[in-house]
Amino acid sequence: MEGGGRRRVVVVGAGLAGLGAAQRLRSHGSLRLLEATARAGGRVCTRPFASGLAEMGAHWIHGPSPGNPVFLLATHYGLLGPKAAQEENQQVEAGGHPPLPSITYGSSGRVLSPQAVSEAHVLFDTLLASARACQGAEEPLVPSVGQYLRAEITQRVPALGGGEEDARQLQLAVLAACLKLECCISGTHSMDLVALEPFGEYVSLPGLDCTFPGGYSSLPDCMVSALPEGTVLLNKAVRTIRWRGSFHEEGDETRDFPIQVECEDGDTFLADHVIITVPLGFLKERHQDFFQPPLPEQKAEAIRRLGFGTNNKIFLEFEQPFWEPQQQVLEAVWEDESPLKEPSTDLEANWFKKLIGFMVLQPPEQHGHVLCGFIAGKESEYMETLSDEEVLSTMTCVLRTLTGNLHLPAPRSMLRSQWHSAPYTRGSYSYVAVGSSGDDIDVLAQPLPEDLEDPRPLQLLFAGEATHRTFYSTTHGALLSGWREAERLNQLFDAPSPAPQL
Ligand code: 6YU
Repeated sequence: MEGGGRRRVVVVGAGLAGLGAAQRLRSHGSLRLLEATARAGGRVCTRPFASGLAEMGAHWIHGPSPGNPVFLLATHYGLLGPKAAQEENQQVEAGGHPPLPSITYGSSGRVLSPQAVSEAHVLFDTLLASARACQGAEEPLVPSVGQYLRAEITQRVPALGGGEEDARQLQLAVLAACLKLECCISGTHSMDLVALEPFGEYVSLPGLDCTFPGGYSSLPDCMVSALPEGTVLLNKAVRTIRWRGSFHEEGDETRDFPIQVECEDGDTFLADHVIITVPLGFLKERHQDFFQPPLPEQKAEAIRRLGFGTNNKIFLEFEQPFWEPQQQVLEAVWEDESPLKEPSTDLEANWFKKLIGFMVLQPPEQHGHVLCGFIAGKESEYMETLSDEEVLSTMTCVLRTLTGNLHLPAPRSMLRSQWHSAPYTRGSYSYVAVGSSGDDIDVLAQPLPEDLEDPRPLQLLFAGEATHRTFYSTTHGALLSGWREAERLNQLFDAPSPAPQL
């Protein structure tokens, strides 16, 4: 075997997984990081909007504390504000849901009773915690988180009849809104698609979620700058990865490479190892022709079984705020809805009802008066097909309905993400779907050929958020997965060469 010094490594994808891998690889002969789009960062993407910045993808460091590598790296580069550095913030156990001052609007145009809303939230959080506790159950009663929650809600919110029926309907409507929020968090169309038994495997780190004052993209920007110039090649979409082959540079028959990476522009790169960090959404659509020969059936099955859904954001800029200065979240509740009723499938008529409400971007001196709405699932994918004008006018109608103010001025401008239409992403992030398990995540992460006794081991290595068993769907999961695969190669390079066979 060749020593590490002459190995050629190609990394596909310049998100946090790919950049993390490039950052950690030691003693490689040459390293190229090929990125399909015109920028590094992938699902970390900050854009200018209004008088500030808009995060089109990742927004928070979930659980900024010493166990979070994104937090550590961002601190190392000096990218976080003073609050994030406070030790007491790093110890808060927020369970992924930092409590923010909020107001809840109902579809009848009134502000809903904070007490009734809070009671329903507390019930939902209790049920969610008990869903997580189903982890390890030999035979969960139902396959999905959604079915589990509905069964519990049926029992705990019984039909009462008479005057109390209005209070019950309000509680059900708020629970329906909680389910939509959970769809955004899990990046899925419906919690009926999310597997119950592995749900508790996802780990929330301690720490009060924080943001990047200069934008999340400042992190990948720093990571790119720290790599040798020319390592990252932008606008270099990979079309096919031919592996288990025997390829030679033109005019040099002495050096034999097992892999040829062919790009859409016709360029080719020969390599000993390729770290693939493309999103699971891309793999789902393209894995059959992306790899030649195709991936082994077990890996292809894991790609098919694991879930990858859509969560989008809609940013609205207003001339003047219609909310109070202390309010940070405006929650939307459609008062006739219930988790116990079938949701509407008429996307054209009802897509906007999947919106969970809005977060106020803070501070207004930096951002202007900007709301950020979240919407998941098929309704979110439908929203992507509409024009900017259609989305803006629908959002104006929604806000007029919720506030009961038919003269509420329309937003001055609008910006939304479209992750499902993005050809090199095809959605937002992964979840463990009904029919799959954490084992599928591990199968997806397995390198090929895995056997180190193979004459040419570790040709294909797999990183990316969907390959991290406990931190999938996050930036820290992505970064750790890149480091993991770099370390795997480092160990191979450092290992003594096997004695020549006599
Ligand atoms: C987080 C958060 N967050 C909101 C939204 C989104 C995501 N996440 P990348 O895609 O980055 O890189 C791959 C690259 O490959 C890319 O550049 C491609 O162009 C390229 N590529 C593809 N094909 C190629 C080809 N053929 N050739 C060459 N290149 C190619 N995470 O920590 N905090 O607030 C959010 C959020 C709208 C879309 C998020 C958040 C997810 C992260 O953004 C994401 O995981 C990583 O950036 C992925 O990095 P990567 O390198 O793997 O891929 C119980 C339980 C519940 C579980 N969920 C709970 C957690 C909730 C997650 N939170 C989400 C919330 C928001 C708002």
